[in-house]
Amino acid sequence: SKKQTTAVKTASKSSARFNVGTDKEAMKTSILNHVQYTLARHPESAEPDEWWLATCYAVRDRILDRFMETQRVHHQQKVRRAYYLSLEYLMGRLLVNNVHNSGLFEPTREALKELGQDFDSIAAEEMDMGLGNGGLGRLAACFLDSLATLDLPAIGYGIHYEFGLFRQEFSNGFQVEHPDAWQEKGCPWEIMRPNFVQEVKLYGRVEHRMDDKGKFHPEWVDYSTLEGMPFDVAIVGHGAETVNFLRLWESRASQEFDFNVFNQGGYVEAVREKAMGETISKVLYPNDNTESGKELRLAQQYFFVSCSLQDIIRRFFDGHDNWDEFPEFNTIQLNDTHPAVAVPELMRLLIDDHRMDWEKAWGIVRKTFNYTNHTLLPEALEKWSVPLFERMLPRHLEIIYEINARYLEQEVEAMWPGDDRKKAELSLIEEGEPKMIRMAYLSVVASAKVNGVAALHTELLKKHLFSNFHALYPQKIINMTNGITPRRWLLACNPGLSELITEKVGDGWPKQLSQLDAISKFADDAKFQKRFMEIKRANKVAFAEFVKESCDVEISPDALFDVQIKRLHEYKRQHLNLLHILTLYRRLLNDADLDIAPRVFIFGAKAAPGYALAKNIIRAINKVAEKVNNDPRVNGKIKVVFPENYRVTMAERMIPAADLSEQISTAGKEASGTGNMKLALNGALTIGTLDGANVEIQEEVGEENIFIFGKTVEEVEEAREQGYNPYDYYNSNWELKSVIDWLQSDYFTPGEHDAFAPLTESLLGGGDPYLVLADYADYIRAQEEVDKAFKDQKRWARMAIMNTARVGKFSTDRTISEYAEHIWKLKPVKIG
Ligand code: GL9
Repeated sequence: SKKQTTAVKTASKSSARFNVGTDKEAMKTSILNHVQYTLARHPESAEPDEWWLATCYAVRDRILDRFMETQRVHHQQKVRRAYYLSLEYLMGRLLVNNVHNSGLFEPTREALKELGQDFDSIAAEEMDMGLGNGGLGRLAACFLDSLATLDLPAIGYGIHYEFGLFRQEFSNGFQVEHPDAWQEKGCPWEIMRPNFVQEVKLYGRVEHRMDDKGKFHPEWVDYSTLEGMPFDVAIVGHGAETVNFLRLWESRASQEFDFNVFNQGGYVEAVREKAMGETISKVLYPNDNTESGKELRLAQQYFFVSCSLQDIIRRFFDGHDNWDEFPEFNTIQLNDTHPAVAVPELMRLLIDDHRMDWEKAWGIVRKTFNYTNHTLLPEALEKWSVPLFERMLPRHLEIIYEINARYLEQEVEAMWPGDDRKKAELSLIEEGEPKMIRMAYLSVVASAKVNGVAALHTELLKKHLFSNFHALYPQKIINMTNGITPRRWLLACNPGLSELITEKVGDGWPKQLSQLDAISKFADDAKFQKRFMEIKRANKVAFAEFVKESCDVEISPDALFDVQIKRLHEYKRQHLNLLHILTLYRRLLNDADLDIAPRVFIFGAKAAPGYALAKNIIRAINKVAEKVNNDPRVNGKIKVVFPENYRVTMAERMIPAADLSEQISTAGKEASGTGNMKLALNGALTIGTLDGANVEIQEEVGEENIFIFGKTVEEVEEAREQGYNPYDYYNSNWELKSVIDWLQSDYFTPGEHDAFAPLTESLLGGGDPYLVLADYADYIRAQEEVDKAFKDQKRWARMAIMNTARVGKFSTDRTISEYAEHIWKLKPVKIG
């Protein structure tokens, strides 16, 4: 009725900003209400996880007011939006960041205190939202934080995995994987949206039917259908009115589900088969820098892309009525090639469902998509077998063939007339048995801009992986150096250092990270150095307590905390670090009075479950740790700790406590790295190769404040050309030979021979593909420099302060501003 509509309108008008109070009293009332009326519990008997839930709901209420207001303004003003498509979002915990970003930290903490609860222990109840593998997924999460903080209209799309990255345990040093049931305690942050369900087709075949004018139209028939149910997570900007959202799709069997495709059985069997529909979003593939090539993975990619594109189109036509305007109001970023099937999917939607002609559809596609490349490793480049694609997405295969034919005949032919070798090189289809679709090439051809993630990485893309494309499209490939959000990676995780910085430079730095430069003038100030180092020490004490509890190892906060935290991968060379540990251990056994600063080697890493060599390296580190930590001859001078289940939440404890940051990948292999930035921001010094963003970190902090070693990209290339042989190093460096032989003995695994054969074999007979032996001597030299610097605590303090002061460039606010200006052409929209 009319009356009702007016009432609704009045309500929504007054809903601008907060409907609910944001002071301590209001928070208290709200938390208590949720304990009683959402969770049905008496406050007297509520458990910590229930206080956590109630607190989240109370915070969420406040955020949702702004969420709805943001979406109302974006809709009303018909803004241009950016869409981030990613298979991974490594969000971590959300409560602490949400209260910081929304300005509710103090009232929430005070409210809980008056309710007899401690904010920190309540916040610790939250499970990590670990829907990602590592850097690529965490980058997506940092981007969402910066997009909202900069008031940019943007929506993230992803998959609502039931199980995120596996939980890691160690058993006799071996990694054991367990499912990650992250929703066990409830998910207060997400909102199910049954009104926006989407339908997705899979399998079947294509028929070309003639219409009454004699024209052929392709029709996808005999397909199965799935449903995508969206779950939204609000994304709060720091000190901003904007609240964007992340929309995650969960797969369901639809009512129309064609049971015949999977099974000809009866009713009960058919209902059991419904589970197939639910499987698609079950679990995150735990791969790091490798493609899986599995059918279920392609189904995941297509399912999420199709849901997202249909949702984007629905939103566009809620306010527009003309396809010509589509690229003007929508820009889509492909996070790696994982969502690249969006290219043929948008073509299919335009041509088959909306009856657009090819040229016009292709014009829209090429103005809409952009692609970020995150790696040069050949084993990570996605290729889908043509037969698999044909079975699952028959119409999309036709479209890819058509894109390929036109682009080869028109663009490649124009550039290299009559050159069939170039055509084969640049084809979207790799010949072979079976034929493979090159998803990276498809992404480059269909995108307006292609970017690398650090300066060096982008140059290597232009020179090697995409050199032909760089010749064909000279303006297309650009650099967008990665970053990190200073809200999570300093403000929230390191309150001690944050307070000190705020005292010196004011409270503007979390949004203007370059302001940190103002503390460089205190780098030599004895009083400032003392406070800076006291904060570091307090963080180390806290971490030592955690190590005592989780690993039952005592570590001294006065030792140098030497930290390597990242996925376990040969190219990241955790085994080079291990060789250094063994070198020190050996030297100590030979000379008990060896004059070195006490060190604690700290590792955090998960290995892909199918990556045997990575798992062998984990076992080696664990077994060496056991020996070293229990050997009285070492006299506590070195310790090795490897807490299990490294994840965002553990990184937040380790990074503020780190003295030294290990960034020791083979030059040319780490596209950027982002842990390097987090550690430097928190005052850890880097020991690293000239790889990825390390190069730019050196430019910022100055070469006197970083320990660079090892072969450069050019030297690595040269060594390979000259037929690199690890035995040349093994045979000529007596200390190196001794530690490798040691690993080959059963010293670390008494009675168990050849326990680390996969590791030692890869370094010797296996040809040492990542040049560990070639860089060993210079690494040891650089580590001796580190030892010397650490013994001079004044010098160390100065260097650490300069690191914190000089890494303002690496805020994702800077990265996202560059994407907004050079790729997305996106303008901030002020809310309220
Ligand atoms: C990665 C690169 O290896 C990193 O160097 C880079 O910093 C990030 C973000 O751009 O992307 N690419 C990639 O596949 N992973 C990366 O970390 N792997 C994982 O995310 C596990």
